[in-house]
Formats: sequence, C-alpha cells, structure tokens
Amino acid sequence: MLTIFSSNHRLHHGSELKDGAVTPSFENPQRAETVLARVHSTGLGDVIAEQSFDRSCYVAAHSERYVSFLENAWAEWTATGKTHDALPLVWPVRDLAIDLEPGFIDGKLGFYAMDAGAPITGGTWEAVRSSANVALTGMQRVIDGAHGAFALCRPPGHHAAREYMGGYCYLNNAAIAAERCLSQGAKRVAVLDVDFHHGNGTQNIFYDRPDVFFASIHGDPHVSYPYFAGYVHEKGVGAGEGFTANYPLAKGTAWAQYQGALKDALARIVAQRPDFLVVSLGVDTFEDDPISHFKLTSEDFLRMGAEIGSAGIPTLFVMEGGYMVDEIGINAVNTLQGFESRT
Ligand code: Q9C
Ligand code: ZN
Repeated sequence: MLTIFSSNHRLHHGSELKDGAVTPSFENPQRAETVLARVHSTGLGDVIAEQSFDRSCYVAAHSERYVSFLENAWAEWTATGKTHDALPLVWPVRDLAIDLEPGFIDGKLGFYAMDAGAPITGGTWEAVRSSANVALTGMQRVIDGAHGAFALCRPPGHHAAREYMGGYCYLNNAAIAAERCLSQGAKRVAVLDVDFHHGNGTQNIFYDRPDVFFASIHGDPHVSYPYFAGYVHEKGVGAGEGFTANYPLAKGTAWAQYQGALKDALARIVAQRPDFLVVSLGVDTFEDDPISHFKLTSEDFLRMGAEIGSAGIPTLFVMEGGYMVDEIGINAVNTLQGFESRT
C-alpha cells in the first residue's frame, strides 16, 4: 500500500491546557516518525511526498473566514507582543454572541476553537496545510484507481469542524478528502471514524447531507472527550437524517464488544453503496494509550483492518490519534496490513 508523508509536520509542536496546566502536547512529532519507521521496516510499500492543492479544496469543508483565521492567527498573535503558542481563553457558549467574529486575536481564538487543545505556533499553518495535502494526494491516488492508500497525516483532523479547531485538529483532513471525491465525480462517500474520540468535526461538516455517510465508534461522550457530541441519538438532520451513525462504547471496551459495533457500522456503510471509503484511523483505542480507555491489543488492529477490507470499497486511511508512541507504528500498520489481507 502506498503511503503519503510530509516532513512539514515537524514544523508543528505545541502545548495544550490539560488537567489545569499548560504542558507539551501529547500530539507530538515523534508520533508520525514512529509510524513512518514502521511503514519502512515492514515493507508496507512506497512512501511519496504530498502534492500541493488549491486553497479551495480546504474551503470545500470549512468556511472561508475560518481558513483565513488559520492562515493569519500567528501573525496577529505575535503582533501583540506575545511569544508563547496561541491558545484560546474565552468561548461563546449558549446565550453569548456566536455569529459575530471578534476583531481582535484573543477573541478570534475562542470564536474559532472548541477547546484549549489546538495550539497555534509559528509553524502550525504550514504543517496543517501539508497534512491536508497529504490526505488529498492519497485520495487522488484512490480516485485514480488504487484500492487503498495511507495518508500519514499530522496534525490530525477529525475534531476540526466547518468553523472551529480543537483536540489537536485544525483542518479536517478526512472531510477534505471526502469532498475531493465528490468534486471529482463520486456520487456517494462514506467516512468511518475508528479513533477513540468521537469525530465531532467530521459529523458537523456532513450532518445535513445525504452524500457523505458518517459512522463513528468511540468512547461514550458521557465520560470521554469531546463530551458534547457522539451520542446515539445524533443521526443527522434534514436531508442528512439517517446519514450519521454513532456507536458510543463503555470504558474498558475490548475487541469482543468493539467488533460488534464495527460490523454494524460497516454493514450500514456497504448498504449505502459508496464509491469511496475514508477511514479516520486513530489507534488511541489501544490498551496502553495514555489518554484513552479502550482495551484493543496490537493483534486486534489486524482484525480491524481485515473487517474494513472485507467491505470491498476503495479506501483511503487517514491518520488521526494514537499517543502511545512506542506502539503507534505497529498498531497503525497492522490495520493497513489487515486491510490488505482481505483485498
Ligand atoms: N483527559 C485526537 O485523538 N484531550 N484528539 C483530552 C482527556 C483532548 C484527542 C484529555 C484529546 C483530543 C485526534
Ligand atoms: Zn483520538
């Protein structure tokens, strides 16, 4: 299987507000390097660099003003004399003004963020743009006839919604890839999100649409980040009603319970007869992940990949989360090898 990788990911390494303290982000450059090393050591296939794509590819999944914010945030932040990573401090919740973009960077950061987990540094935009281009390059290969490809994206994307960042995510790489399929003539696309955390951003982008079916298997939001999305009753709205499926699972979920949700999600995806499948591949469902609490083993990722492969749909895998850096490469590549074993 072909892998797409950009060394520009190294330009982004920030801090997050976690447990009441600002600390180096769990989402660090070593993650992508560990996965890349495993791609090489297992002989998974060729590794190529990303191509560049027009800005309009990002605006297909995000608002114009949000993309402009991402492009300009660091310059606006440093123009005020600040030198640390930019993190938001105030958010427009419930009855506050949610439609008026503030004119000053401190306000914009809260306006365009769901949490203080997506820092903006001097290299963030370049890394984020390259990560989206990695997904677009991989998607184009699949559109052009490859049965599978692996977009080794970093930063990840699935918490980024049409108009906000959060949870280490800025541009929604999986959603941008799905939009690419549609702009290239596909009629229907499915996105399967197997990251431990609910893919709230992807759900947000496609919630009112029937052309992109979205399924997410994740820690129950009653007790797990992102807390405010991912419940079973969230099924889409308007023309998109019935085109979102959520599978919240309990703390401690192991393969036996996970497999049932995965089979159900894949059966629903196959029933849509999508032209392409995008998999948001987070491996933070691993038993030793430091910020999650499912109990999948490294062998379970082979099984997960095989289940996905049995759907028989041309598939782009997009790297999302996974924070146990010693094992992230094994678990990600096991999923891809499991997929290939069924194709
Ligand atoms: N104690 C992804 O996996 N922090 N993002 C949660 C819980 C946010 C994860 C802290 C986790 C975001 C792409
Ligand atoms: Zn995650």
